[in-house]
Amino acid sequence: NIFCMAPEVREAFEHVKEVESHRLEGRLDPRDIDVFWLRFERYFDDLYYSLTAIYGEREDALVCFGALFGRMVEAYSQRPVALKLLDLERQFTPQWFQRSHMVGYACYSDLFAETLLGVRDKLPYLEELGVTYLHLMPLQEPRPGANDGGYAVKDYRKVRPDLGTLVDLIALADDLRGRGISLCLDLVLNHVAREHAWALQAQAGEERYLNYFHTFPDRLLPDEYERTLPEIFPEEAPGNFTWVPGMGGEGRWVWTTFNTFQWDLNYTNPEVFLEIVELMFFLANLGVDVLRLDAAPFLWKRMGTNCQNQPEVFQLIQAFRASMRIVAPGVIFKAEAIVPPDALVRYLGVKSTVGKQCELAYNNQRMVQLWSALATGRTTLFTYVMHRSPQLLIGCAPINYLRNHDDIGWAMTDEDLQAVGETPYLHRRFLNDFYSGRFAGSFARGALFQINPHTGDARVTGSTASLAGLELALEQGDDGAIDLAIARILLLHGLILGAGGIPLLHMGDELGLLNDTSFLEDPLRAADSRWLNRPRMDWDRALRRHDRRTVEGRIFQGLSHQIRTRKATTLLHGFSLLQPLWTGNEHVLGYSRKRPEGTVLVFANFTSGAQAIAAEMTRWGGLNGEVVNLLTPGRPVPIDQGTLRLATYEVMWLTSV
Ligand code: OTU
Repeated sequence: NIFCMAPEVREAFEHVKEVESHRLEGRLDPRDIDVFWLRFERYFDDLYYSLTAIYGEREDALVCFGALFGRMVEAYSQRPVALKLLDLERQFTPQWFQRSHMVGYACYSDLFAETLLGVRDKLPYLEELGVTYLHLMPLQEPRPGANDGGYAVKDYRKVRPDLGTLVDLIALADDLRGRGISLCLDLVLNHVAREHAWALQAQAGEERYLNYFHTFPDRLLPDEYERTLPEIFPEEAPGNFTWVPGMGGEGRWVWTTFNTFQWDLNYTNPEVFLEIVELMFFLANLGVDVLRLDAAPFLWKRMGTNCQNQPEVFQLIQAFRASMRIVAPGVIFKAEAIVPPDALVRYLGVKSTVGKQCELAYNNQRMVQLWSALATGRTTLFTYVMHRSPQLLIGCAPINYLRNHDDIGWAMTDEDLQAVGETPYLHRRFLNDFYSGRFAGSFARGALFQINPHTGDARVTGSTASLAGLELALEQGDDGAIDLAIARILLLHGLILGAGGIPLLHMGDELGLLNDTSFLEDPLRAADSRWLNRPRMDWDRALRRHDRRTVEGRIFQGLSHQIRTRKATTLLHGFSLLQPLWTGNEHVLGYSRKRPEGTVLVFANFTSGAQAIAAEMTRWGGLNGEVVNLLTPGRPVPIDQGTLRLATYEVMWLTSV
């Protein structure tokens, strides 16, 4: 009895062990069986509590549990030896994903290198940049026609034929592992394409598969739910339900949060849980290191709510995670939950559930605040929300990013905006106007996404470079404006690379790729302006990356320098407390990150002019003795007569020697 369990849980554990032991005998060697039971015992209560909370009342609860056990044994016995070794290694180094050498890169395989084999050929390019974490956008077989950038999956066990085969994917995963690059893949677990086998069988009226989805014979319940449900894609897919004629007789309304062709799964049905956990095992055994749980907040529906972040979502994640810890403990979860900070931290675990939820989550908050501060030149709101945001717990990390394949939604609460003297509506309106280039004097070239006529809300799309002013500057042929745009790009990157967690670059940002408007000519994509920031890799421009006289060279080399600097310090490694600072100058952001071996103090000037703060700020930020800027080694920090000076859009990573 090495692990504490409440008596009734221990009893359940002993019972399972007694009745299920035979399933392992003869299939695995005795040492592997021991390891299995050890992990099973360790994670048993996580499984027990979560599954009984969700499915405990059902008559078939025990049958379901038995089925889960069977799938775990099956997957464990098929786990390749190399991956079992990795599992062991990562159990020794539980903070493996928080090392400061971790630098992420997200891309579409086809847009980056045509095929999975092509991606393998381009790995030296990623290594040159210092990438150690590669997120390949959905690559499983999608439905034909519009497929939401691959997020409408028809077959989770097949690779998109134009990208290659499952064999290619395994080879790529092996290759990445050999180079020390972790592979992240999406698991689209909130919905499937309406062409997925489960959905087809439901459409054919098969009872078993009807229960895989939320369907309704009339508008009674859908209307009731709609009262409190937001719309995710109000322009192309208004509402949350889709009428499917002929389904189960006359026809039925199906729950479709996103597009009409993406059918939400019904997790009140334990068979759905079992299907998805099996897919997790499948991906894990291919050699995937990180599973991105797409649209995690939406997994559970509850009348009278917005049907996001419901308590059962966290029970489900806990059960998924415990199952994975038993079968493939080297694999971690990344929550894709674009939700307010108080809700977000729950995906990483809060005090009583730390270590039971995801290890990683997108830090949407930082992304939004970076763009907001860049447009206004002011950092008060950023500092205020940093102060208000809950601290993360040991064992989990944010993914810090500037842009991804989605839009930027201005997720800021009215309360926070009012607290710093902003009018919520006007501030969001300003950001939309600014980044869509409508605001007089704006340097940005983006587009609006999903304008909601009822609420007036809208989000923004565009590439980092275009939003930061490079597109306009190049068009005007204005060298001064080009310099400023590059300085903004490096400032923003300096604030995701000069932070804890995992910085995640979006393909093309390392070269300053601009908006790609070619989607407008493709009828399947034209209505979705998120394609603006899903450009094809420009390998001709990449050739200029070593030439510092070119825009590409200046950005690539600037980023490479930040990346190398990050990797060379242990101060950005692992877990630490983040302490925001009021710098006394509203244009200069400040925060520190303390570790036992020292402190990194970051200052960032969000304006195109020089700025000054009191040199004393370095002491308040926790630095003593001589101060150095890790980004400009060998050069003295510009402190003069009690004042620290920051150049145009400068970011400093200070520490003491
Ligand atoms: C995700 O995004 C994906 O990133 C999108 O590319 C998909 O279209 C979508 O899921 C459906 O699969 O609303 O605007 O809180 O914000 O799941 C993008 C999470 C989205 C949601 C997120 C969703």
